[in-house]
Amino acid sequence: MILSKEQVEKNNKGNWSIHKKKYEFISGEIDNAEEVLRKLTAFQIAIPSWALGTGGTRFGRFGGGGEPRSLEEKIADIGLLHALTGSADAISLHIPWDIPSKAENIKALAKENGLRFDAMNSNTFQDQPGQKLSYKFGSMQHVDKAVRKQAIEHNIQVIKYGQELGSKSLTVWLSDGSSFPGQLNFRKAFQNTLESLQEVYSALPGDWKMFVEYKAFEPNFYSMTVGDWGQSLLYTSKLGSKAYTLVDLGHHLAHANIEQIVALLLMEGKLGGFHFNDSKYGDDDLTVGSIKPYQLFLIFNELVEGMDAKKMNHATDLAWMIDASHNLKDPLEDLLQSLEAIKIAYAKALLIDRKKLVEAQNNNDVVTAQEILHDAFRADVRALVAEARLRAGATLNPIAVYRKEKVRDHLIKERGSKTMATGL
Ligand code: RM4
Ligand code: MN
Ligand code: MN
Repeated sequence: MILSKEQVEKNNKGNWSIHKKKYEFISGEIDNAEEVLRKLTAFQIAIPSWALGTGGTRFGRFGGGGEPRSLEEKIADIGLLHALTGSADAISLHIPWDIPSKAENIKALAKENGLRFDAMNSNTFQDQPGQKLSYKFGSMQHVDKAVRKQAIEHNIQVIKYGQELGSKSLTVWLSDGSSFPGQLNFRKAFQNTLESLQEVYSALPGDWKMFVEYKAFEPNFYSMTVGDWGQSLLYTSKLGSKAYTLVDLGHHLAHANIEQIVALLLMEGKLGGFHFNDSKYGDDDLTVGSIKPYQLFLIFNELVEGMDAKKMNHATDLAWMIDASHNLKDPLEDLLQSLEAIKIAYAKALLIDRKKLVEAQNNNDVVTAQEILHDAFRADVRALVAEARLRAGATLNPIAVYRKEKVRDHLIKERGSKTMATGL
């Protein structure tokens, strides 16, 4: 389904007078409204091709109907999200879940929808039908060289697909590790993994980046071979200047100070990108900002501070992606909520009075420092985010429009009620 310009305008007209009042209030309260709007508009978040179907848990999956049946339909769904929000101009593909068999057609379709291709994701955490060797005991860490070679070749193939589409990065997430003490020699597992990553790295085109994503646990529950940011940073430092660490918010042990991790990775020039989601317990893949919005704000505070310190472009120097997929909601509504939560946290971080914060820090004035953060966090920036959408030609109220235009019903009519998207 395509959302027409007329539909967008008609809906915006109905909401405009209320929005105007709210926007005038907030823009009168702050002195950099135009700059904030510019940054908000430029900030785009990639949508992964595996988040468009209803997610499952290991106990089951309850499909929702109208799920995309092909890569083409996934692109259409993301085009819709982008038309509603003006904030999701890219798609991140997972191979082999979404092989672009006719690259030229896929590229043209993405372009029609205003989309570009973000990072390519490889998959050596599942066995595929017809695959020669199994990843049951790991891929790049494997004791058998032939398995490692298969994993390396897969990643090189993923780079090739990406090149055809104009992607510029590869994300490697490894489920490698062990579930019982004694199962692995940690040092050898690390060495094997490093050597495998080095081979992939040497196949990386000159203008590409490689992201090494870490995860503390699951599917292995005793050790993970890329288990935390320290291990990822070891790999990426040894690999070279095109390798970066990727932070997925759900991949830490409980209570980890993610904002501090972000600050230090940025300082080292080794933060590559982000997978946004939220969690209460583990890798829950819940809607961004649904559980810990203050943590998300504190992370954005460090991102903005750290990127400004290095004169980085907020929108383009790091890779931003949502990596969430849940089993209860309409996936498109879930993504709309996530996009909104990211923009809100970013907007709030842009409001922080940095000069006063530095002053308070230098005076050891703990209360003032905290109050400065609270001032920004407690501000209602929703009208700023909506105004940025309006100026980008998108909708003032994405979820309301999505419902009013009965998008899901249209998709069910078009695709059927029993479709199932590829993914987890
Ligand atoms: C992993 C990790 C990867 C994602 C897969 C589907 O937990 O977050 O980024 O590609 O899930
Ligand atoms: Mn991830
Ligand atoms: Mn994950």
